Amino acid sequence: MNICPAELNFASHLAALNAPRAAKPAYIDDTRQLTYGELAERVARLGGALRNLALRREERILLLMQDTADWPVVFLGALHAGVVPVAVNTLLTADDYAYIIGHSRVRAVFVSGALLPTVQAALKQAGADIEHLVVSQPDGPLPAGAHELDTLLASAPLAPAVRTLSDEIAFWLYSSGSTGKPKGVVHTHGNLWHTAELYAKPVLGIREDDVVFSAAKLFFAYGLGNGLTFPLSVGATVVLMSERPTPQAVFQRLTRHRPTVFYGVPTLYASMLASPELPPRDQVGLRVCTSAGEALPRDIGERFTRHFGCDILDGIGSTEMLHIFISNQAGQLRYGTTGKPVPGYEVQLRDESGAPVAPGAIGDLYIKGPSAALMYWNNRDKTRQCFLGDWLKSGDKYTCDADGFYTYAGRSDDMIKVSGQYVSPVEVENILVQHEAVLEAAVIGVPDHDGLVKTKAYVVLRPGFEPDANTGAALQTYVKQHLAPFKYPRQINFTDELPKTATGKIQRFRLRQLEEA
Ligand code: 3SK
Repeated sequence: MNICPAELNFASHLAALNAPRAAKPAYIDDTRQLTYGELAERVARLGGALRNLALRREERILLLMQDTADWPVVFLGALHAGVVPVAVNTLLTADDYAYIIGHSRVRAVFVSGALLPTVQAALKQAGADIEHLVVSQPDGPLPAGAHELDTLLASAPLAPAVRTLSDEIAFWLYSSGSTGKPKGVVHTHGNLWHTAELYAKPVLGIREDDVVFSAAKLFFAYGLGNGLTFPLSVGATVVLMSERPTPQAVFQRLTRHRPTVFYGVPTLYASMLASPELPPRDQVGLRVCTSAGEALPRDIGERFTRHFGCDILDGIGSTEMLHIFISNQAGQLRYGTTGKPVPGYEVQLRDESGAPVAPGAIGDLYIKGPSAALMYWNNRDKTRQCFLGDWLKSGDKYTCDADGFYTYAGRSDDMIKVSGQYVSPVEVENILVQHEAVLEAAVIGVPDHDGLVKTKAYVVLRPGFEPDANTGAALQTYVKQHLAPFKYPRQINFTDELPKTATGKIQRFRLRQLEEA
């Protein structure tokens, strides 16, 4: 096995690796192509631009951009310069960004034109001392003092890469928890390298002649590996799409660019299979697909393979571990399970006292591996609860069968994963109870007809409000107005009371039991 070099700048590592294929397309987005040579040049110019803006090594920039070829330029350009990109979800609210900007103390913001109004609202709210606003593909006039990314790059010198250690902080992602604010997950240059060496090359078998397409966006840990770390580690070509990954949008890319590797999430696979526009097998060029974010129901995997003649390798990863650490593999795939530990990672199932569970029993999932994040930034308590020496507690419950296959058995906390994104029930409940009609609310995840989890709110109304479809729709709209829209409850159930402990704490598990009955 390769050993991670002690001195590693992941951006220069990729540039050196891909220098021999300068004319080959690295990225194909909705409007442009970028060859490996052009990518290397823009990355070095971004480094020069950061210097011109007086951004120094280890300082942070916010990367709030849609999936275009500008995204890898900014991410890798920052790494090249030793500046730390804080890559964030493009689907959040101005409130969320105001918190993240304050918490991460970024000195500059790189934003897509389409997201500029939300970022401006966030900056106003945060009252943050942001020195530079850089806009990728603006769709109108720029605010005073802002720079356009292309213009900035055109006038920037080619900067030499900064020499960094593999253990040095490279970038952050944000991850949400059941309570409290999102946590800044701090990753190193070496962590990127490890995910490519341990998962992408041996499990996915990714290679130079692959064309890859990820429905999961680059700001997710899953998408970052899929659409940047892995393909660029072997000189493959990446198709990027900025729009929402609807089945139609995905089919267009699958048939136009004929990617050989496709990375999706279970809800998307289910809606692709249900779509009347599902292309026939001979119109796509798939070699292998992956799924993560939530457990892939067996039936969906089997139907997909029957239709396309291509396996979906279901796996589980985490933002904290950066990518997938348990996965199905070609030749030993068992749909309905998450597969086996990826070689290089160790996995344990423990009971509440920390002892290993009996064979076949449900236990809390712990992982040990070289791509673990360093910490949650400025959050000692949450860091201590998750990062336990060499081991990391994932927050998921699993069983392991006699053949060593792991099967998902739910979350250890009340977090709900919808289409691969965490939703905190507490956060949604806190918004619902601010509505004039709501006395109390509890939110849980319930499986739909495909076995995929959707959010459901149990609501106790105040006197004078009708438990009908209009009130339900008004509550859904209210949540969408106050939180990232993907967090709204897909179903509302009106009830007279909620199950509670003697001390008045809502018992969400009793509502889940009710749903299962
Ligand atoms: O959700 C997952 O399973 C996942 C996979 C890869 C990277 C990150 C995550 C959260």
